[in-house]
Amino acid sequence: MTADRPPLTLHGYPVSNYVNVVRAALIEKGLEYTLSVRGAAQDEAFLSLNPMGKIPVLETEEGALAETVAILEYLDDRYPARALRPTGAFAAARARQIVNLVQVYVEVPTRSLFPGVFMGGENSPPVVVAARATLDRASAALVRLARPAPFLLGEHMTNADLFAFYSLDISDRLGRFVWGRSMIAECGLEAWSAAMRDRSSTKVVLADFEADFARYLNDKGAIYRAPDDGRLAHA
Ligand SMILES: N[C@@H](CCC(=O)N[C@@H](CS)C(=O)NCC(=O)O)C(=O)O
Repeated sequence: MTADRPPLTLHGYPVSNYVNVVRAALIEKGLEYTLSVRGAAQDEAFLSLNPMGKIPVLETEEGALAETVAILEYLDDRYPARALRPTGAFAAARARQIVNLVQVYVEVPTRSLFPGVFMGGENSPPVVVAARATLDRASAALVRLARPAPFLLGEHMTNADLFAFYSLDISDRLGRFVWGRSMIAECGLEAWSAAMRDRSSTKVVLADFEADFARYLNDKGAIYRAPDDGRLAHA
């Protein structure tokens, strides 16, 4: 580390919901960081940072870390002043339960439809049906589990809020386009989502997302249009 360079470098680009979770956590924690804007890659240099070649990667004074949840936990352990995990074993486990639920049953099925919606490819009907079934089960689970007060684990915003917000945001955009259905509304999370959207960290992260997302969709020749523009839902 040099005197003028912060010890934390986040590799990734602002279209990635995973990168955005980590970036929002860095901002919420008041940590200085450098954003190294780049995509995923399979070259030796990048694989030496993340053996999966995916983004985000966080370079720290101690080495490079990948996998969003591992990065979030490291940041909280290493920089505990502004904790983003709830205190108490049960609340911490409940936060992790929400993160896992959202990652496996919201993010992953949503991502399975990225090729046909955001990337100029196609989604086969069985893939669309399977994604919808998992999303329906996840939204029913979130209705039971997530009772924001005002945040998912109560008074304080936590990593569960950040992870859920950036995953549900992209799932909601995709779901409104594909099925004309809002994941956020179906989970009863509109007020929570609006409160999250109003945070200064979110404003920074989403401003970069919106600009890059428009460029990304254009480059990919994607069929996706923001649902408010009057286009009908596509299956
Ligand atoms: N499990 C990883 C997922 C990260 C991920 O899928 N990142 C995407 C960008 S949003 C990526 O790198 N995709 C390129 C690839 O899969 O090669 C995490 O939690 O960080």
